[in-house]
Amino acid sequence: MNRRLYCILFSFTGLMLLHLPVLAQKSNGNAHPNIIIIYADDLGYADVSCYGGKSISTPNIDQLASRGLLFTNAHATASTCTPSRFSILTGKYAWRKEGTGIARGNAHLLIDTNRVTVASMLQQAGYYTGAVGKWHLGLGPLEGPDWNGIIAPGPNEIGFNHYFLMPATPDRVPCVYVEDHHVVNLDPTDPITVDYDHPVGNWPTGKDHPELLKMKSSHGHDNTIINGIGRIGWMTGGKAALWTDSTIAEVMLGKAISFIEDHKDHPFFLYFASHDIHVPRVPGRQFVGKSGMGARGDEILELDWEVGEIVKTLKNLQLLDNTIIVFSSDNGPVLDDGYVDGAVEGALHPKPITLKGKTLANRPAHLPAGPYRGGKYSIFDGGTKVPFIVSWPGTIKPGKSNALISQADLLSSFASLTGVQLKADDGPDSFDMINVLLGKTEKGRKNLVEQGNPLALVEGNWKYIEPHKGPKVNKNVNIELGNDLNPQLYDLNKDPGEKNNVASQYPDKVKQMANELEKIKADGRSRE
Ligand code: NG6
Ligand code: CA
Repeated sequence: MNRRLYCILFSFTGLMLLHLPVLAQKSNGNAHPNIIIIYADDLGYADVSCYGGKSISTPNIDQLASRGLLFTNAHATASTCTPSRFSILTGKYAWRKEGTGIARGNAHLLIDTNRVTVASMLQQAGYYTGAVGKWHLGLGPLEGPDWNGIIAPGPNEIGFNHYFLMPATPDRVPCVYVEDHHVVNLDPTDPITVDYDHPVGNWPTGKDHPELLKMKSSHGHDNTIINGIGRIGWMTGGKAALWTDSTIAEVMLGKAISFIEDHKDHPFFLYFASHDIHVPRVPGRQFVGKSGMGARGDEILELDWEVGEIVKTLKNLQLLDNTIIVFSSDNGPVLDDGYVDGAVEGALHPKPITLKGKTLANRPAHLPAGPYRGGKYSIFDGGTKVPFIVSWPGTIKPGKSNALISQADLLSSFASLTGVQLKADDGPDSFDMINVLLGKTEKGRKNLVEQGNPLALVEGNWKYIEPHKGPKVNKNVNIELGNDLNPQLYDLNKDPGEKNNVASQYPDKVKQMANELEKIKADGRSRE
């Protein structure tokens, strides 16, 4: 191509790109507010005060709810992290894709680069997109990430313009941050090696040197010791890049705030996945001991602070009325998830605390899943029924919604809001619930599938759990998993705590729901 023509074309395209957000804002009646998803980790239904937690006070999350819509029947798609995160970004049930269970810290990128995500769809609508916090969806090619080189494919290849993340979880190596294809602060003379099958290097492990641990493990977590904490997986090298556990929230929040400030003049999408309140729970200094419920309660306060700071930033930039905030959690609660951190004792017997000058003593035991049975890992509702708050001041009328909704619905709903046309195969389990999210109707989904070990179908007041082999209880974490060789049927209206299995009384209902679940599996999609 002639050089001049190339230059003209290039500048024209550049100008178009520069103006994309502005054009998008003006397009035919669609709205392009900023969108922030604040995704907590392992936060249960009643772990916040606006959802009935009586022994915890989360004023910032409560305020978000009082300014927006509090959903009482919203679900993560699974009761563990990786599958729920897969679904919230892709609008596809994770059980449709093999290998999307709890991922190792060196797993390859689990979302195909040709799959539409909330981020890539919003890019198409002219948004600048960012991911900050906990990833846990794998990085790199099939053989796994090259920690010492360019880490790709990853979030940049599935729709995020920018990211700053921990690769997996706080308890999995490598304990380093990754930003746009690179480990942050990596000293090339001290390369990182990570392995999940065999020990590597000579750093001490929790198994061989329990005396070096400043936080003991209660189960697992006995591989390489990093910062005095035994982790899952072995690593060596990358010393200068290691994170400090007590400042993860501060670092991540700082990145989230910079992202908002840097992109305040364009529509932006921020996926802010806090590592709170996942184990190991090492809250920032200002929160230690403040909840009277041990490190788990203290991290809930830290999470609440993060929410408050994000809202404060938006307010200061006068963006609050032009920003949708979705606050939710990736799965239900767990107390002892592998470390001796006082969570069980703290929930059972909350210590007196002083709040606004008043001493609160004799606080009731904290029930993190509220009235629901089970928790993290479980197919009972405690596993997937989570807080879900949507705020957009001035547009969403504050209140409560009892609509049945899934986190997988965000893709279709935001596509509908911003005027992006999804193709038939995009977000195969994502329903357009934009009018539900905006509080215009309470007519939610007809049904949804929950994922624990077995799958369950929720439809109206009925919940059917398919027969599944496996232990009834995960004894390590003391949570009922809901495995049963017989079908289970619960009437959620009469029995929200799923105590009475009425399958034998309603064989036709069981049959109909089992068939329906099989059809949803076989069809490869559930969205019409
Ligand atoms: C489990 C870990 C648990 C947690 C979980 C993933 C052990 C004994 N337990 O295997 O501590 O890391 O995986 O949590 O290793 S999730 O929220 O990311 O799904
Ligand atoms: Ca989780």
